[in-house]
Amino acid sequence: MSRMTGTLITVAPTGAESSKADVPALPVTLDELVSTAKECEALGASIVHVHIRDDDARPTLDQGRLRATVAALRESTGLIVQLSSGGAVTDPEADRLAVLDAEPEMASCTMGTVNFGDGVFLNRWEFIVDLHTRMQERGVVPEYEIFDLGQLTTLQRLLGKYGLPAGGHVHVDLVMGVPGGMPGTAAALVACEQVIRDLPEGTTFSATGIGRSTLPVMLASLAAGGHLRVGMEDTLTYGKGRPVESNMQLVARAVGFAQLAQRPPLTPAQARELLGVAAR
Ligand code: KMH
Ligand code: ZN
Repeated sequence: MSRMTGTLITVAPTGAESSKADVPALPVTLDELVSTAKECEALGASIVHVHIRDDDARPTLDQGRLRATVAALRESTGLIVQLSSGGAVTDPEADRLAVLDAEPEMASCTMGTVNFGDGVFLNRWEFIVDLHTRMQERGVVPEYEIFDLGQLTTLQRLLGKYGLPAGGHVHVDLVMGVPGGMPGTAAALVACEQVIRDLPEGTTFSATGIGRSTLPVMLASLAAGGHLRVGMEDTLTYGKGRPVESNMQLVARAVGFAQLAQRPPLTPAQARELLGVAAR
């Protein structure tokens, strides 16, 4: 298995769930996002998973802003720009599909509906098929988001019926510890890894643990040959009683663990090669 390479580190700096009022360190403007992305790249991140905000710092899928964000991140960083097609739980399907019109290199693609705290993150089968096939047509490389074990089986069904994604490589991200999804534990990660073995040869995975599950998930993923996603979308507390100061703090910790595991961070160029994303 070719998974024991260096470590792909994704930073998810903003998300759609936290408010700037509650979390002042959250990057919400384009300037804040770009400077965060640059600093995280310098530390060892190779992908940025992007949710954007409007002038009132509320989540938006505004097409003009998405395009400007992709352009600014490409101009200022070498990171792979991955737009969220998940948005916020309130976003309509049409707006989520239209994210692809902003021409990102990668986009997220969630493999099923999941309770999401008090909300429902709706991902019907027909919507999943639409997203997957549009990404194939446009050459956008998906990151398949997995919130529960059975969603890996949905991915297997999707690939069996509709074929491999753009670039030919399958990469999944285990989003663990969402209230309503699978727990953020080593046992759950290992269970997922067993199912990932049934996906196409060479499939890679990263993992992130929401809230306090960030550390067990990070350590388990490194041990199991997986990659890492960290950031303020998922984690707002660094340690007991210590709010996260910045996304850089989380990326630096992930880089430290990856180096300890003797799986140093992949550069963006190496990440592109691994994931089948076109070189710049
Ligand atoms: N904000 C969540 C409802 C994704 O980016 O694709 C969905 C999410 C997944 O964050
Ligand atoms: Zn997201």
